[in-house]
Amino acid sequence: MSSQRSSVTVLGLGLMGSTLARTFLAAGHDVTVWNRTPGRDGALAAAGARSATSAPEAVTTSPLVVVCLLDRAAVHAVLDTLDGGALTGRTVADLTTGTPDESRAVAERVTALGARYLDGKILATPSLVGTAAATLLLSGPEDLVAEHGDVLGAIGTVTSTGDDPGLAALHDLAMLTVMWSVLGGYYHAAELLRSAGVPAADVATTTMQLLPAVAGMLPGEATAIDTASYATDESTIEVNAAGLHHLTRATRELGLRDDIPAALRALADEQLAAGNGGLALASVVDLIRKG
Ligand code: FVH
Repeated sequence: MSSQRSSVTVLGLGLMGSTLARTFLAAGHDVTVWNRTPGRDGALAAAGARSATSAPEAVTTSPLVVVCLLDRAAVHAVLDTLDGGALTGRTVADLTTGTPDESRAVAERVTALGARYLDGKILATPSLVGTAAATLLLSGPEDLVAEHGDVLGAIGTVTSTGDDPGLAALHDLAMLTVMWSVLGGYYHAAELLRSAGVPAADVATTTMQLLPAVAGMLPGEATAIDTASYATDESTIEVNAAGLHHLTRATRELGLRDDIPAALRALADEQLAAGNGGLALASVVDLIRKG
């Protein structure tokens, strides 16, 4: 339970929004909830949340308004209903996923409506919210992070990404890239091995054994990128490109799609064609950077 009891409003009671409201209630806060489609607040009201019938009514009860909607179009649709001064003097923490520029646009709009703004991104699925595995990235003024960090910290460990309201989204998307790449690699591996009758559960076990070794490679990769030194005595572009070709050829021979490994193979091939076959695989960042 958090040290001080506060009032917090949650706009949006989807899978994540309702989890957030439950988490704030469990932390001992007074929680007001609103959702566009009525009827999603039953369990929360039974657990002690106050149900509001409109977004303007919901925001008037709390200094902190947490927004968690499908996308930024939904956020703007709700902000359209809040232009009568309802947000004046409050803090809006929008935890909706989106791009950095979308976050900056919401920040501008919220500020114009008289409120202060925090952009938040939850690095967790609903079942992990409130556990040690959850991180909440927050961008916005330091004093505002400090003011609301205690309440928002019920979601997960708060990590401040700085003043620029777009930075939490950028960090979020960066980590989603890693997550989706790992999951994508696992899905590909599962389909390769399914062709030999290996259940996905066994592939998961082997993958989990491999991941710590991959994680251990990251500091070395980081040094290569940060210093732009791509000399290697471990594994060259040439070797990796050959491996990626073996992988995609074997994939097609099994009648499967090769989209996931083909993306990295294309970058390795481009480095090879540019005469950079002797460099480390990390040198593909130069191609990513070119855009
Ligand atoms: N669920 C997850 O694992 C991820 C984890 C990381 C962060 N995301 C982001 O959280 C946002 C909400 O995700 P969600 O899982 O709660 O999504 P849904 O269950 O689909 O609920 C969507 C809510 O948005 C409301 N909504 C949609 N359009 C509008 C609109 N035009 N005006 C007002 N509200 C709108 C919807 O309301 P309703 O359909 O029930 O009326 C839900 O409350 C999202 O950005 C994730 O990327 C979750």
